[in-house]
Amino acid sequence: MSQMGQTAPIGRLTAAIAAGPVLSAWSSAPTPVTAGVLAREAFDAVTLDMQHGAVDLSAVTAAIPAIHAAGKPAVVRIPVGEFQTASRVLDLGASGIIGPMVNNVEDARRLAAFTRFPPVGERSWGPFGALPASGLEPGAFLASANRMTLVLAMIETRAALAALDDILVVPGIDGVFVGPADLSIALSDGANVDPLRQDVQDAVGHVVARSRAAGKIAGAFAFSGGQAAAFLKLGLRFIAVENEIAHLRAGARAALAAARGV
Ligand code: 3PY
Ligand code: MG
Repeated sequence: MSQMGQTAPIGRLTAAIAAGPVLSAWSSAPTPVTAGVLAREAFDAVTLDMQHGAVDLSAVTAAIPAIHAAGKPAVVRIPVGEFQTASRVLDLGASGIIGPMVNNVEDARRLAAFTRFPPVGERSWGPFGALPASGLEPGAFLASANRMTLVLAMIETRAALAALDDILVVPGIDGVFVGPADLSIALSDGANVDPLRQDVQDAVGHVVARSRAAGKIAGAFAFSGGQAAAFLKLGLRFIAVENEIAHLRAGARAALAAARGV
């Protein structure tokens, strides 16, 4: 039996997060070129965004090999409530799933059911991209798939905050991932969107403390490198650092400012 599953990119996410915090790139564009470029930077993983990004199943199919070619694991944020999409992208070779708007225990249970093989969940067999990517035989893949897969439930509403402790203990859920933008809208009752607001930072601190108490992972989306640094200090272990649109705009503005001498 090949031991490649331990060292292939598909197996590196849960190994990396066991060793220390993971900084992930975030890609919203439906092109493997962008995902591959990000994977070759010093990120630990690349997350593909099917919720708000233009990434569909075909784009995920093309992007995962490009990410793996750079030796990195791929994570996918699925659309809201589309738990079967989690199974499909795991079949394509994703190593991690982020489920948005997980607002109660039932959402968390469904997320776990579609991402874990029995006895933890009800994931159906068919890892047509993941199996070759792992280098494992089917039996060995089945035995290691649950261990190689990271599953994070997004906390980004008042309901999710209220259900946090119960979500954290759902079997098959490795931890939670805070969406600071949606949380800022929820906590202000729709008055504004400001992921850097103090009440949002306080909520992130609360999520880290509760996750630690439950022995689970806390993660979050960082809207700037500085916010990512603060999250690292707070003890978050899966941090997405901006997205490629933000990188592109910042790079374009810096280049134009240099060109015009301003
Ligand atoms: C949020 O901040 O709400 C997110 O979902 C981050 O992507
Ligand atoms: Mg959100």
